[in-house]
Amino acid sequence: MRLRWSAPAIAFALAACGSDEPTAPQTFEQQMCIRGTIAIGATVNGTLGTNDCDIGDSYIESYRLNVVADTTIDISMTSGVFDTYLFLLRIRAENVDSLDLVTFDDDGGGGTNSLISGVALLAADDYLVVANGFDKSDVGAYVLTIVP
Ligand SMILES: [Ca+2]
Repeated sequence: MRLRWSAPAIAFALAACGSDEPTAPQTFEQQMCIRGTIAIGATVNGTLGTNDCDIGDSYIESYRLNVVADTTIDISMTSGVFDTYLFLLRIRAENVDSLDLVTFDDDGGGGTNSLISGVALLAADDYLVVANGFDKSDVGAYVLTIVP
């Protein structure tokens, strides 16, 4: 298991990615490839691809997780076609420099699947669930589930 997330590194990687588009600054949604929201108890069927956000050694796309009451959850990411990697970030403000790493997992779900278990969330906070592949060849269909 490796720790790859740090806000400055990601900000740099994402900025470098967009360097051939000199004028329009990207929104936070574009920078983090936010595909929507995910609710506690919900399942999302997603597809990670080479058109998603490039963080240097792999791709990401993400989902906002809104919390209405303090709670403890599990987050599962599985794929039959690639090696998954999963992050949970806290959003302090709407930019890539204001994301805190809460926790992450590579293979805790068995095989190459990811599982973050027993993470405590605070109702006052806003979170981002980041679906990631282990490296750049890790793209394809996946299933993300938030279990209360
Ligand atoms: Ca994995």
